[in-house]
Amino acid sequence: MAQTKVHRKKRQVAILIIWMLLWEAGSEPIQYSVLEESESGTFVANLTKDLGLRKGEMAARGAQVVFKGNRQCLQLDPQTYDLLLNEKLDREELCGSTEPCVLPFQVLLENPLQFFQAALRVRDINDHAPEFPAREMLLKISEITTPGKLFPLKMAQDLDAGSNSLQSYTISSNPHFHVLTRNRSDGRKFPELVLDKALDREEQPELRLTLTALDGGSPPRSGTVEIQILVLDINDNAPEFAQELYETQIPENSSLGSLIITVSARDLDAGPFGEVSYALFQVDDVNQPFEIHAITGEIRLRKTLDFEEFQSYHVDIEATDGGGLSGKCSLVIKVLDVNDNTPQLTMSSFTSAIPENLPEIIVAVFSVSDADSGQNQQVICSIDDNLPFLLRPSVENFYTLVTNGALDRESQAEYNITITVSDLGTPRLKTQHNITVTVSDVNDNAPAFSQTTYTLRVRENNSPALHIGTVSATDRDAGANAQVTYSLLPPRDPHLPLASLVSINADNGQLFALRSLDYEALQAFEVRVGAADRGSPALSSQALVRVLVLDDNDNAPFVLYPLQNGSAPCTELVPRAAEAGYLVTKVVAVDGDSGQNAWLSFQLLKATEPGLFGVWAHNGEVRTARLLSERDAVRHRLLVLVKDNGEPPLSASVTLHVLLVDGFSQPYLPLPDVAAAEARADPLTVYLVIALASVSSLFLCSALAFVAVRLCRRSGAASGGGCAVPEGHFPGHLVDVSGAGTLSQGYQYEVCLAGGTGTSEFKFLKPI
Ligand SMILES: *[C@@H]1O[C@H](CO)[C@@H](O)[C@H](O)[C@H]1NC(C)=O
Ligand SMILES: *[C@@H]1O[C@H](CO)[C@@H](O)[C@H](O)[C@H]1NC(C)=O
Ligand SMILES: *[C@@H]1O[C@H](CO)[C@@H](O)[C@H](O)[C@H]1NC(C)=O
Ligand SMILES: *[C@@H]1O[C@H](CO)[C@@H](O)[C@H](O)[C@H]1NC(C)=O
Ligand SMILES: *[C@@H]1O[C@H](CO)[C@@H](O)[C@H](O)[C@H]1NC(C)=O
Ligand SMILES: CC(=O)N[C@H]1CO[C@H](CO)[C@@H](O)[C@@H]1O
Repeated sequence: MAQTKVHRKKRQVAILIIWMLLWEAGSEPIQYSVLEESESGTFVANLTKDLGLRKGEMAARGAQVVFKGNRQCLQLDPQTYDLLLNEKLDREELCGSTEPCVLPFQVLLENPLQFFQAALRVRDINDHAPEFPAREMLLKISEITTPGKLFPLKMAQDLDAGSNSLQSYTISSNPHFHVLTRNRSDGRKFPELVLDKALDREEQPELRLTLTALDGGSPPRSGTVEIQILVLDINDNAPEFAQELYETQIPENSSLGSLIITVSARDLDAGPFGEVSYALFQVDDVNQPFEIHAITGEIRLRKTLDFEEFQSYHVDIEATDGGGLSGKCSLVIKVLDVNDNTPQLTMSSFTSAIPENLPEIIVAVFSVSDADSGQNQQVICSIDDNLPFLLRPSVENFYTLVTNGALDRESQAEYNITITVSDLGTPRLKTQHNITVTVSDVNDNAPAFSQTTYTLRVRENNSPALHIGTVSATDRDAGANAQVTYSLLPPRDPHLPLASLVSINADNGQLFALRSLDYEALQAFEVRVGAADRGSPALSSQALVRVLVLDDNDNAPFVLYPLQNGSAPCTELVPRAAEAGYLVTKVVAVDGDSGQNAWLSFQLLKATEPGLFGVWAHNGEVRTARLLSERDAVRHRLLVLVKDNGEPPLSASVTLHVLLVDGFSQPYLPLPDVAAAEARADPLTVYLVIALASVSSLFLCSALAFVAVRLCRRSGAASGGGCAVPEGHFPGHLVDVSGAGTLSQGYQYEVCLAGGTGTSEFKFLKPI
């Protein structure tokens, strides 16, 4: 096109030279164009041809290219004088955003001086990409922003011009935004973000988008920027509890300050809008025992609980955020029963004194209760097993305490009963109620003597009214039922003169002997005593008192042989031929006493010729001590002492007359009198007679005694009574002389009391 223009102008050149000289640059400029960034030396135009000059004329006329200023963009080829680029041109540098970019210049010719106006248009190439001013953009958008709202963004810059300049913006795909490309008044394009869908900070607090700016080059160039969008919070969320209804259980004995439950509410908002504080909203009771921590939501116990008062609590809790929005929840607290109440026992009726010997009596009626519930409320009631009482459940928590059979006051008069009421809770609580039941007396026990038989011993010859012993009876009953009075009962033997023998003190059971007793007359007797209480009816019992009279040595020994009252004075005859140890005679004596008091011993007190005769101490035998001789006197007189063993001892003496004879052929000379014979120097014949009489009387005595013993045994066996013996009227008893007595076995006597009256009375005495 430039070429055709040049050719068209070439024809006019000659015509217009002078005109051109006159107006210098007034002619239409010739325009050339070149792409920017072309290499230096790039051919631009054939000026010779364009200006219509002859060949070589350019060189001849010293052609020059003149630019305004000192910048020399073009040069003339020294040989051909073609117009060449002097340097690489940057359109953006030369013209900026001005389009088209035209650089005017003149071509100067001399001889004649000639100016040609020309212009160089630097044409754009897409050598610049759009560029954003920063690498990143920050955008804060409140979440409350409604869709459709526009957000203008900083635009990108593309130094190129024309279609190579920035054409449009795009944004990375996202659900919330799209981008618009808008024209500015100066024609530049800027991006505008459009909100399509509302933002939610709680869902996505931040978005990152990539904005791309595209130019119109071919190929297009682009520039990107990161857009960070912060979603600004508004208090669009109320606190919300994790549960609408909390339920929990707490034992009633929980200590103050113990944690019951922790509630928590969530607020999705951020910052103060998301800060939740808790408070109790509404409670059933003003004095409700809970408190809540405003920040942590911990609900703690403020006052003690009592299941028996309230079993459950309903509490409303409010959570409020910094913006004033609130949410609520409910809390139901069930109070659990703890076994904290001991069972109670209420006594309805109680009889403290119950009579003995009665079957089943109601002692007490009582009721039990426990303030707890469930197992803690169930109670069991018990008393000690070993008591004669029973617990009977009655209607509805009532119990009766009854006696288990008849009671005996005498074995136990008082019962301490502990009624234990315990519940079935854990731990078990129990209460104890102590009652004392006394058993009242009934006269069911007779007085009892300490012994069934009392044996009292009284020494004979006692003073009258002597206390001889005491009987005692006790009564296990109480009071008047136990007061004992004593009495003498009529004796079994009607002949016993009891009233004159003993008396008894009715109050204390002391027995007294009324008169002096004689062992030899009455050795023992039995008395029945009675004891009666004052009950109604009275009960009584009896005991036997056996009184033994003890012997005193009040009887001296009595010599049976030889008789001493002189009616038949006897003289023993001893032959002169008798050997030593010849039995002359035997002194026989008895003692009315008994025992030691009747043990007799014999002793030769005095003899005419000492040493001729000896007396055996134990049996009273008188024997010769040596052979007799002619020189021995004919008559001898021996004095023998008989002594008992009593304390003090009593004694009797007996005189023996012994006549020594040469043989039994001498006539018997009866002695007129012992004293006379003694006085008369004892003639031999008298001794003989005495000896004969003595032997014959000894024989007679023996025979008599034998017959008497026989008779006595036979009649005793036949009648059971005593036997009559002509001799022995001493007040005596059976004389047992078998051991240390006075009679040898050859001369055993049994002397019985005349009359059988006392025999049966004294049978029991046999062992003594
Ligand atoms: C912006 O300018 C271009 C041409 O320069 C035109 O095609 C387009 O319609 C214009 N857009 C607006 C929104 O005015
Ligand atoms: C509450 O009672 C239970 C059962 O009686 C017992 O184990 C627990 O220690 C008690 N708690 C307190 C705090 O006293
Ligand atoms: C009953 O208790 C009382 C008072 O504690 C006591 O004096 C008495 O001895 C007790 N009786 C019995 C039978 O345990
Ligand atoms: C009841 O008696 C028992 C023993 O008998 C005793 O341990 C307890 O303390 C008494 N209780 C009362 C309340 O007196
Ligand atoms: C001698 O005593 C006996 C027995 O005591 C008696 O029987 C007798 O009569 C008495 N004789 C004289 C003379 O006293
Ligand atoms: C280099 C070049 O082509 N030069 C030409 C310029 O125009 C004149 C006349 O039209 C020609 O003679 C040259 O050859």
